[in-house]
Amino acid sequence: MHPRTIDTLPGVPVVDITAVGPGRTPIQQLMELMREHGPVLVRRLHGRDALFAADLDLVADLADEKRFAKHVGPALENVREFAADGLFTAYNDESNWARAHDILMPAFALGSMRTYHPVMLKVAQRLIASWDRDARAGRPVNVPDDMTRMTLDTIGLAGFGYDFGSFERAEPHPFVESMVRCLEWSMNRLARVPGQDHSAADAAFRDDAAYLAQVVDDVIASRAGTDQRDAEDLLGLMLSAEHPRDGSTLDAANIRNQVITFLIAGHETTSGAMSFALYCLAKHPTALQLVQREVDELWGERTDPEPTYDEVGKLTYTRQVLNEALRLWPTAAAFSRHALQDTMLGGRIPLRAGQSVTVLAPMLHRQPVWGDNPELFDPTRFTPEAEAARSVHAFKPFGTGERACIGRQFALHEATMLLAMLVHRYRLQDHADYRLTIKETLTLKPDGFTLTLAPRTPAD
Ligand code: MNH
Repeated sequence: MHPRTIDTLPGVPVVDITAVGPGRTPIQQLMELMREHGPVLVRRLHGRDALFAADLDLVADLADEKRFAKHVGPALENVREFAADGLFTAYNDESNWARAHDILMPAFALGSMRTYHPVMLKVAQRLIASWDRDARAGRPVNVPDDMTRMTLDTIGLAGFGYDFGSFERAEPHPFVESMVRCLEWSMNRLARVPGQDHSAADAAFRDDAAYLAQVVDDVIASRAGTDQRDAEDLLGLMLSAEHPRDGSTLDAANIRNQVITFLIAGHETTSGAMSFALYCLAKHPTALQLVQREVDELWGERTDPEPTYDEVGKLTYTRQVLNEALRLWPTAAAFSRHALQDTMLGGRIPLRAGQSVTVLAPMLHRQPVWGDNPELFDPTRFTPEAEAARSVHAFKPFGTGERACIGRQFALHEATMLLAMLVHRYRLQDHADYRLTIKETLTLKPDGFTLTLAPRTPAD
């Protein structure tokens, strides 16, 4: 792509970061830039400009589907190198987007969560068995690593009937390691200095992408030819469902891209969200007590409660905790929109047709609409009354419009149930007095966050 600068925009500062580059934490750097220069700015890197926004009125305007649509920006262009026209990285006008969206939607309707519930519970119990062993041995648990084990096994089993068996491995499944390197490659490629040689990194990336494709072929092959072809999970729909209106089906290349997309999108962000929620609870004993009170009302002193689908719906405070963690640390921190026509963004910033704007969710989630102390973790921000009193556009951890997250209910059901089971069972001990450092691999995770666990006793 040719170096491209944006015309000067009224009231929008231009911040040139070429001298330092975006480094390994571009989201956190953008947060700093916005703290210094305000919630709308142009970031310039090697003569390439990108417009970022976090102002509530601008984000509300960008949600107008008549004037704006999802933009596949440079980061997602890189992800397209291994996810191609899968749902997440497809262009709006690529016919496979609408086809796959319409075919797969039924798998994400609220009712479908009832179907996934038993699998989610089974994997939650795997995590608990593993944490029980760690607790008995007095061994700290690596929270993000174990949350990744849990969410990968869940999407594998619930979506594809495929068992990654992550808790039987001392190291992360190689799928996760390759995926993380592919995501890192996608992110670091954005920071490249023009003219340098990156052939070694690119070759390593191609190996990792080939390995992901191989795992996907294995996932598909272990289903093909069985009587499970027509199962109503994601893979069953992909392999056999016809489009509700035109009867078309997904072709083999697109199915591969969808499987890769769902294996990644279906676990990486949920894992980070769970990790941040546990971090927030470990640091906020009052909130922790309130979640514990909620789960104790349901399960009392039962030692191995098996939450029912309906019980998960009753965990309203637990759900508020997750939302509040996603407010402070939305694990998919940015999404982009482009103008469908020449327009005035928020009535004050002229945009040409095609011009893009990236929403920085962590800063949107710290705007004045959140009150005077937006850094404070406070789950009461998500009571029904508080939500009703606030613009729906103030909180966007799942993106916006028809390209918003398809897996939101899936993630929230899975995470709410697990969080409730964990706080019911364990005392979370912040043994290392953990200081938050956030690792970025396009998504956010608390790096090296460990806890030690003790069984809760009736007095706790
Ligand atoms: Mn999810 C799109 C965040 C869990 C599958 N997801 C998005 C977008 C955000 C997002 C933001 C929009 C990106 C954009 O506009 O460019 N997703 C999350 C978060 C969680 C999450 C924060 C967990 C917490 N996502 C999940 C799960 C699945 C999933 C679980 C699958 C089971 N997400 C997707 C897919 C898309 C998406 C697929 C693309 C949808 C589309 O464009 O049609």
